[in-house]
Amino acid sequence: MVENFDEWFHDILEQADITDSRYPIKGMAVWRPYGFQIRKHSMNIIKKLLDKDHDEVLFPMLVPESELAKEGIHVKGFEDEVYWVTKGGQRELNEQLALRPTSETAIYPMYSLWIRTHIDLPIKMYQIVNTFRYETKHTRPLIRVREITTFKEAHTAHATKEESDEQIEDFIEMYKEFFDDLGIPYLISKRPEWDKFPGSDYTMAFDVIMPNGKTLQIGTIHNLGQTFAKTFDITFEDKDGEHKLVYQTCAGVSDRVIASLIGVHGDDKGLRLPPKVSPNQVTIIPILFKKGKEEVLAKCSEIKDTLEDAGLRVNIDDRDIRPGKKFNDWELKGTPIKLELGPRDLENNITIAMTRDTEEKTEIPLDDNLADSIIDLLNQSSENLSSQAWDFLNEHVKFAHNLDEVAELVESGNVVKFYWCGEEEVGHEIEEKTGYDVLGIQEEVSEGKCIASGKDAKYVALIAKTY
Ligand code: 5CA
Repeated sequence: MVENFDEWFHDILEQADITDSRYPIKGMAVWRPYGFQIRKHSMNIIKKLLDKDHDEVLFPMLVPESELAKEGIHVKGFEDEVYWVTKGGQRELNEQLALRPTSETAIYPMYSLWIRTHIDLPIKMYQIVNTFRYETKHTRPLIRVREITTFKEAHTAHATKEESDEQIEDFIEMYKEFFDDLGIPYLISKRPEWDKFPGSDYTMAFDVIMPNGKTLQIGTIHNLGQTFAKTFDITFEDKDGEHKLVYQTCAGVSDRVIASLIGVHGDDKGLRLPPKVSPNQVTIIPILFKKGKEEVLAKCSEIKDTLEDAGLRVNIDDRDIRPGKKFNDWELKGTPIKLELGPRDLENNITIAMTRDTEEKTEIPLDDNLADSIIDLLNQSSENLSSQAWDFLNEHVKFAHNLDEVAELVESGNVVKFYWCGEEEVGHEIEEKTGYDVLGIQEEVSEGKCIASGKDAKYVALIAKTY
């Protein structure tokens, strides 16, 4: 799987009924029912976090060219990626309309209307929508798509710079909590100047290391300063009666959350889903013989009811096929616990639980503690998947003292830390010489020499092969 991760990933999406890429537009795929549920449960987690202090909204998908073009740096960043609607029926439109590549230029003209005084601030809104980017790099399902179907974007506006800086910290904490819930490990860095979000002051990014050693950017948080406020005239009357520009931030995650979930936890047998987002947390597999069939099925239903009453998502696989095939199917689909129940188990009043993460079998009495025992196993499974994933990430971050070492370490599947003087030309030189991407700055330092210029280092930065 590690050697052929891209192939594994591509195949598992189809085999486990996540998405179907045979849709006849490149970079666009269909969410199938099983995948859709994983997506739904994942988005519910982030919605819950956002709902604490954000309002959910829904903006139109089309943006007039005049608005999109207003913020020069922003539009430059996206101009090669925008899809345009130019006709309504047979008629050319007076003004062409962009399919949002992201929604700053849709949302901020409205912020300009809504924000009047300091009482209206802060504003914190989010939406989960589809966005469109005509990506020119190699497209890959969920990882680099042209219709980003699951774009969670949050947009905030504040009266002071301090508040907007605090908001960046809040988003970082929120994303940590989100990814922790999914057991997805991450590296947080400040993107270099040349890779920040178009129009932002700076960008903080979350990256995960996929099994093949390539990193995937799974979330970004941007401090927009007052750039968009100036462009879209977003001002407020402050307590002192003065009219001031707001400070803004925005933060986004996408379908890549699901890609990383699949990538970091999966194994040769298929998906291993964290219980929180698995469509079924428990799959009951009846072992049926002619004799006693009805009794076994009745008991399975009873177990299902008991577990559902305890708040779990449970299904019974009563398809008329060999039990072995059922086990394989649910292994592939990554259901956290399979419960096996046959006539002999019924006689002994037990069921056999098989956990997907450890592949261990546990005998569980069918008594009043059944739900508690299962919940314990599910919690262990969450923790185990998370700690395995974090171990993998930690084992694959190495420190290099020179450019040769960088190459050696990246080629053997690692993300590499190095000392950097912080100068942009030197950063470009490092990228050109190695062929890898500088992810960003992890911390400031007052020791060490830059790996390329030999000057005093300012930062420990990260470099990697990236998706
Ligand atoms: N407006 C800001 C914050 S919402 C924004 O658009 N930021 S972004 O460009 O960095 O995108 C947010 C996140 O979407 C990225 O961190 C990345 O994880 C994801 N993303 C970007 N492009 C794609 C793509 N083509 N396919 C899948 N995910 C993508």
